[in-house]
Amino acid sequence: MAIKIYGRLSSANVQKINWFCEYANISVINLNYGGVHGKTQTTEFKEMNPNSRVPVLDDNNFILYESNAILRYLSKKFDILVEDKLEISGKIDQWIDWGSFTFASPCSLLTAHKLSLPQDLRDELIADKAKNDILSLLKILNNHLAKQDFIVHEKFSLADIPLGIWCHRCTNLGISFDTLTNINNWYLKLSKMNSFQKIVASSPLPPN
Ligand SMILES: N[C@@H](CCC(=O)N[C@@H](CS)C(=O)NCC(=O)O)C(=O)O
Repeated sequence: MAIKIYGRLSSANVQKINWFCEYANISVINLNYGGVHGKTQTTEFKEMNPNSRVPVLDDNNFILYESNAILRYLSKKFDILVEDKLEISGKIDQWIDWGSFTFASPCSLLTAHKLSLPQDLRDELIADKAKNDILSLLKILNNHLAKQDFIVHEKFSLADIPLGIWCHRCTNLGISFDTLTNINNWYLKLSKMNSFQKIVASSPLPPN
């Protein structure tokens, strides 16, 4: 039976799961929850995720939330992009966590103040500060990518998925990689992947 993902495809955290599933050839049914679709404050949804956030995975009645946990669960379940070497899997975890705990915060803030919030609640100063924070973090990523073609070692790994999605969001928000050559080269490689084109590049923008 196809797995179900509760979550709108405009959400970066939902796109992580859908991109992985497309890459791994796993069938997914997406149910539009969150953003303009709402329904995350209902009792039924809160029983699955009391935080009222998307994505939520329903794998034959096994319920899981937190996008990175879902990503790791599916990777192990289908044995796709699993890394056995301790040091490499440690680095993959490091960059997945950096994506969520460090990079995602200003990206989400800029998304909110440029796209998601109603016009009267958007604040240019908050948006400008978030953009500057993103640019500082992109320098860290750009320096890191001077050493290798992908986030961890020389091939595509689970760590490329969240960071690829947040960098795609940056392009949606008018941030260019023209002076960030290493990110530009890496992002170009990702954007040529069929799975990226089918899911990430064609996803609607928040809050749709
Ligand atoms: N740490 C959570 C964050 C989830 C999250 O913040 N999701 C956002 C979308 S990217 C959300 O649910 N926003 C409210 C909404 O869509 O209604 C995860 O990685 O799954």
